[in-house]
Amino acid sequence: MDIQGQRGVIMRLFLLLTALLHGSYSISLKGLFGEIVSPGFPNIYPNNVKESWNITVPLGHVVKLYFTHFSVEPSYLCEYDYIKIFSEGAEPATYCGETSTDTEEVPGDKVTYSTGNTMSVVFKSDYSNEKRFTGFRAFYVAEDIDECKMLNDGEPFCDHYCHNYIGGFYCTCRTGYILHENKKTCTVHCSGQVLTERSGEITSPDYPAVYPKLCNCDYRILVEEGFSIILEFVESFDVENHPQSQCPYDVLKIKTNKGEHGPFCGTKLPPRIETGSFKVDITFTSDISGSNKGWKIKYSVTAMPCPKPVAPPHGQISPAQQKYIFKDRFSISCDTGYEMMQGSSTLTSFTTECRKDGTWDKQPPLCEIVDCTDPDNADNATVEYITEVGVTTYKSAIRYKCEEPFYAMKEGSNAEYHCAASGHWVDSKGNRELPECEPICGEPTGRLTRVIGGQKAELGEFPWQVLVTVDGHIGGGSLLFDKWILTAAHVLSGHKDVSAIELKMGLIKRQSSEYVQVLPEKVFIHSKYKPDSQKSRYDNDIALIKLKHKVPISANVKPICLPGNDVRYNVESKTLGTVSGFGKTKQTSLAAEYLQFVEVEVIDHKQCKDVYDKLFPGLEQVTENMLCAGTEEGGKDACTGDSGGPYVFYDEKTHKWFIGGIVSWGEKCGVKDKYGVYTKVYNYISWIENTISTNF
Ligand code: 4AZ
Repeated sequence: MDIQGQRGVIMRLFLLLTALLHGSYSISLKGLFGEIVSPGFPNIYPNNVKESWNITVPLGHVVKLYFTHFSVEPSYLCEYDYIKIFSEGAEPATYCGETSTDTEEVPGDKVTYSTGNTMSVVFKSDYSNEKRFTGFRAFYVAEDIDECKMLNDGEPFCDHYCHNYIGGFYCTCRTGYILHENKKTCTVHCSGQVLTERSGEITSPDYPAVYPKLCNCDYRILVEEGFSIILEFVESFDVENHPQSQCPYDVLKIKTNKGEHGPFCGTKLPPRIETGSFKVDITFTSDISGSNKGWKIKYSVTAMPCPKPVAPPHGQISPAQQKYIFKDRFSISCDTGYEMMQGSSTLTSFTTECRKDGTWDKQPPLCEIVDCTDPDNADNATVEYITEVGVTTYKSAIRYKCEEPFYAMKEGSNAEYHCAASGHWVDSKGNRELPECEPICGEPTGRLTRVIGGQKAELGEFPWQVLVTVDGHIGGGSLLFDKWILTAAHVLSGHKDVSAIELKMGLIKRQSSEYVQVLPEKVFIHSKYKPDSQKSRYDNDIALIKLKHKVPISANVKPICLPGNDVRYNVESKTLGTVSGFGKTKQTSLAAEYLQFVEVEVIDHKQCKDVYDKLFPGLEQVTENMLCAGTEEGGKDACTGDSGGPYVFYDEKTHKWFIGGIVSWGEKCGVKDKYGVYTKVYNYISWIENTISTNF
């Protein structure tokens, strides 16, 4: 015996001694079988003993205990002497009495089994024995447990197949299943499945049969970008549920890049899900218990919808659809008077397309009210707002007002404009042309006094009078509108070069230093003016000078009116008119110091023609383009230096002065029966109008 063995024996003897002194001891028994007997057996057992045996058999076995001899003092409920059997905390049996007396508590041929692989047997005797009792003899054996026939918490040990062997059992699963690492549950492999078709079905494993336990399934539906997956739960839905808690056992979850759906459990079919995603992950987990039938999902795809567009204020979307999917387009148009703005730039049109990822390829623009901005300035006009002052947006209205008192709106010109949807100010006819403010013509400042004989004019009395100087020679002219001067062609002595021409207005003193200088830009001499003609050197003696700038109209500078085609402007003989100029006041004198005027009447054309035909036979004829004016008695006439100047008539109808003639020629000045000859303006209205309009 080795030292270890010696120590073990000593130790056991020590324990036995201690137990005997106290009347109790305990014995451990291991192995597949054994025998236990009461102290002193087969002799009577002593009083006051307590002995216990702890039997342990290998795992996977139970202890089977049976008695072959039994003689223990009987008592009510075995309160004196007894044998008690314990197993796994339970107390399956208490015995006392004698086999021959056949009481309830005697084990007889009863067999006691342990619950687990251990059993404790306790024998106790009290202080006395009425009779001689010889105790007991019992045997124990390890007996195999058939787990396959047993239930564990009401459930079989194995999910599918159970195989018992001595000392244990093992489980196997039906084909297609795998044994979970707990070695009992049959589960399935259901992870990593990817479905790429545009439609299909997914079910819980074994559907419609009960789904396996401890599943950890995941499925992915992955279709082309641009499609949106729709999930529909069909037939039946049965996933283990809990009335209070949200899917604590088994759970179905659906996840997309747009969010999560679920968890789903219970027996109610979940609603149809339009995922809005081309990728869907479905996970399904089950716990270790339950028998539910699972679920079935049918999936399909629709093209990915783009967010429903919202029309900007004052804009419309077309086409308007309930849903816009991949490749669908929409356009935005703005209400009339609104323009499309993207940031600070204006768009003429806007169309956007739904991309495959369900987003629009462009940001929608805004519709902003059209702004015509500040209206352009019209010459000699001011602007007045009809609608809100300073507001220049769509439908705003303005009115141009010609500067008073010298300008008036040209006939046919519109004063009122509104901001059109085009972003321009337009008149009632939709025209963009600015209104024209014309100088008021033929209105002298103060009354044009009617006096007989040459008279000095007042300032403003002949505001249209122009003093023309060409190469040191003086002549006259008349202002038409505010950019043209009408004169006689011969005054310009064929000068087309404007640098030789000096023009002064607004003066009555010829040499005054205060005047309005107007600058000539271009000369237009009538094309039929033939100064070399022997027959009639003064036929078509008419010219226009275009000014460089508009003349500012004032009290002393105003235009004469140009007659229209109405016959009333074709002045008859005896009509009184006024001629004005800085020319000689007498045949012999020099040019006048002050502007002079004289009232002369139109002379019968034939009478005048006869005079000059006699005077210059075959030469210097008075043509139909001329009119003669003077008086029977003579003395009142235009003279050298007045040429080109105006001979004006007062029109009773319009109360304005009109130009009727241009001082042209005559035999001397103021001689009786020799009349002043004038270019007949009435014959040149079209020429004047055309020249002006084509040289604007
Ligand atoms: C001239 O030499 C002139 N009495 C103008 C008018 C008349 C005569 C001559 C008419 O400019």
